[in-house]
Amino acid sequence: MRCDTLWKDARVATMAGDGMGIVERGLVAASDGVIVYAGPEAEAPAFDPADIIGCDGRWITPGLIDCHTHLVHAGDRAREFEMRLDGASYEEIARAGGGIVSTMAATRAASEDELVAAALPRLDALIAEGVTTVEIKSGYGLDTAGEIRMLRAARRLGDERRVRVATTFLGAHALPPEYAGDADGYVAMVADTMLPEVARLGLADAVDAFCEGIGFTVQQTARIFDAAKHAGLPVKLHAEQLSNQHGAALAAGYAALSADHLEHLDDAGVAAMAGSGTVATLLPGAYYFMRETKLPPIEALRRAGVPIALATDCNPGTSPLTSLLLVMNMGATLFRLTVAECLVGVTRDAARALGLSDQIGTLEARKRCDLAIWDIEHPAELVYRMGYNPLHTRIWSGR
Ligand code: DI6
Ligand code: FE
Repeated sequence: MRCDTLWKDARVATMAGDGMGIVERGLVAASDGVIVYAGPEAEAPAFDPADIIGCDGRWITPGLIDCHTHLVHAGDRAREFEMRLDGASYEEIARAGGGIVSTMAATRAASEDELVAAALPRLDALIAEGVTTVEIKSGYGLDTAGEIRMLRAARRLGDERRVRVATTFLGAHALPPEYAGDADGYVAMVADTMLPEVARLGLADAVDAFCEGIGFTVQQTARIFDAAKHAGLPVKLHAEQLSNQHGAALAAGYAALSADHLEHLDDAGVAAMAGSGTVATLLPGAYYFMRETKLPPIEALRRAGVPIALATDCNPGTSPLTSLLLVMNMGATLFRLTVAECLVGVTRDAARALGLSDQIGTLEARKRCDLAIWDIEHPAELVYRMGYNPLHTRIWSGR
């Protein structure tokens, strides 16, 4: 069988099927950046590859997928962090004109080149841990030009590095000061002007909103989702992060790719998500950094069979985090996810949360050959350590 590169003498976690798809004596074969075989050596067809790479028993997993980030932004919020250490709350800071709106001001003042330059070190930190696909949201421009500039910067990051970038339009992230007191007016502008323009330019792969007391109501979110549907774009939602607005049920009703955060999700919300195909994307970095104490309803999600993804939520306000390995550790320690759930959450189910299950997330024939090769003895080590990176090699699209 034809293949140009073969990785052999490996242990493989294909992440295909239900669990981790563990293969003790495995190999991966690829042709033109696409997997032609991944599985047991004993069952592999005969290959005559140009390139044979011996893995000395190292573990191969799918390249990791960070399915929720705000990687593109200017400035930082270290000063607000200090204010929160002194007792100010995130909502108080946001209502006083800090928070998302302060990052908006810095981002509006930055050129596209500056946004790319600011984001690259964050992207490189993710890549250094085996990330091969990253989702990047807009949402700090909050005007048409600013949102478009952010999305162009996000797309450019995918040209600057060997990584796949999925972009998400998050125009309804916060109310810009020009629209103070007129949230409906802003939402109408996003739905009628900004979103169609972003879609026309092909800059977004999905549409997101922040459904929250300090964000937008369920009705306003529905308005955005209708516009997304009209533009042919899938939706996802920041839901139930700080309070229960019943956003996850709305998202599930729109067959959203994912509902994200979910700390305040109740039983009715879980029931609405069950069977909808909408992934629960959990963001333990934000939970940790906000010193949240209300856990997302993990056991109820599990029992309802809702797929669970994990992501960094990398953003300057609530999760200045660029380690998907640490996210897995937090998922296990804070949310009591199993090792398998953590690994599935940054591979198979993260792909699902991006609508990319047909291309990435597992090691199976016809998927992209995105691999992470690890210097470990057991997959649990990827979840167990904190601040240690056992990545040996990262392969993107076969190279
Ligand atoms: N929820 C979050 O955690 C981030 N956005 C959102 O809707 C926070 C973004 C920020 O504070 O800059
Ligand atoms: Fe977020």
